[in-house]
Amino acid sequence: MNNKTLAILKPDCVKKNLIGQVVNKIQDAGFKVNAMKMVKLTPDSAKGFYEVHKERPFFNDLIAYMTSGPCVPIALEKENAVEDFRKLIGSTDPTKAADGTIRKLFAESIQENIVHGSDSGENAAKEILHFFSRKELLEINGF
Ligand code: FUP
Repeated sequence: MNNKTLAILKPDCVKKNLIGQVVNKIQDAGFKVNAMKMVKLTPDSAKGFYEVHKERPFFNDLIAYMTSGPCVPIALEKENAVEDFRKLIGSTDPTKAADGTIRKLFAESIQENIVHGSDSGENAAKEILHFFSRKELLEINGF
């Protein structure tokens, strides 16, 4: 699957009232929204989502941050979605992100970096289904 990705507008994005501005950038870049909701992650859900990082030193801080307030997962569709979305958001560390990217424009730090984007088509499919049921996904090809 190379035409779907999962974005999460993270708690810092929601707290800074930037949902609209970030969604605008995403849509201006040609992504279609298949599904979107606001949720407050539980610790178990956040740990499941970031399972791959569970041995990393920043894991506990990451879980505390991701459960600190509501976030907005968005299932997105576009040709070459994973790669194009990662280009649009920029490097994990906003000080290293390219000019014009969402993280360069809005993010404070590696942890509070405004937005998540899936890193592969396989992970995108898993991550989308972490947040959305099949019937919530309005473009269901590939699911
Ligand atoms: P990304 O794919 O750009 O979201 O980044 P990673 O998958 O490498 O990391 C996932 C999240 O872990 C980041 F968004 C923020 C957090 N993180 C840290 O807090 N510190 C680090 O050194 C690396 C990542």
